[in-house]
Amino acid sequence: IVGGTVSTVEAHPWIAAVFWRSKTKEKVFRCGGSLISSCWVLTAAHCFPDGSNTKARRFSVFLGKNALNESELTTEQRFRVEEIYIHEGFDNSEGNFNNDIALMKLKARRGQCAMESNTVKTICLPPPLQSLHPGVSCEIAGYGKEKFGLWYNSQYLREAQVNLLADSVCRQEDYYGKMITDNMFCAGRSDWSQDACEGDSGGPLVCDVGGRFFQFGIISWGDGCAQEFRPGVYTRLTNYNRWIEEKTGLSDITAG
Ligand code: 4AZ
Repeated sequence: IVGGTVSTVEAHPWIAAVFWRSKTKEKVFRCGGSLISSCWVLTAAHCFPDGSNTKARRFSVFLGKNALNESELTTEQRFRVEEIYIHEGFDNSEGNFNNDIALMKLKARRGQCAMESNTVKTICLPPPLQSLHPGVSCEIAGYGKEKFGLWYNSQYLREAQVNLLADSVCRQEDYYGKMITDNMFCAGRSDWSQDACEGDSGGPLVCDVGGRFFQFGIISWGDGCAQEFRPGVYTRLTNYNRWIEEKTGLSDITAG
């Protein structure tokens, strides 16, 4: 997150931190994610660059985490991953991460995955036809870089506020032109001061609709971070209700 502020996991209790175990057994932070039900974490497809070769056993997911490199025994919950589902239509041949969405199924222990607490809660998904107007302010959160090109991630969870951009604006030639498909939307600040950055991808963009929080986007890509005319690009979650229901077997993901 560039230009945001340090936050707490209590303010974003659905945030997930996805780690990958390297050949040398080192735990490497890979991506953000969001908890959509007790055993399911939503993230970005591009977090798994080797696609279907991805070995679920190499990944672990932390919930309730404030600090990336500290273990917080009282607030965090750690899970192994049972399976990873990458969207069949995920395509980066045009360099724009089309259908950048994936699901991770957490491994239950004694029949239980995530346990609700002050630091761990699920986020609601919006109904398929729920659309938001350009200009609406939404929040993003993550453990990603505070500046593009840094070699280290943020030590603590950070948050920022960004405004939704009209598709017609983001598709202008001085923005991203034809890179933006119907499966994406853009969000940024009029002064370009706050944005998602490397390491934040997979994490949620959450908007307040009538006093309740809904996840509308997955942090996906951008040309650099907090650059003029280069807003953050997000996976348009309302296009994927059916896909999520199909993979998770959850019947009405937008209820509750
Ligand atoms: C990334 O590399 C990334 N400024 C994520 C978001 C943005 C740029 C890069 C948006 O994960």
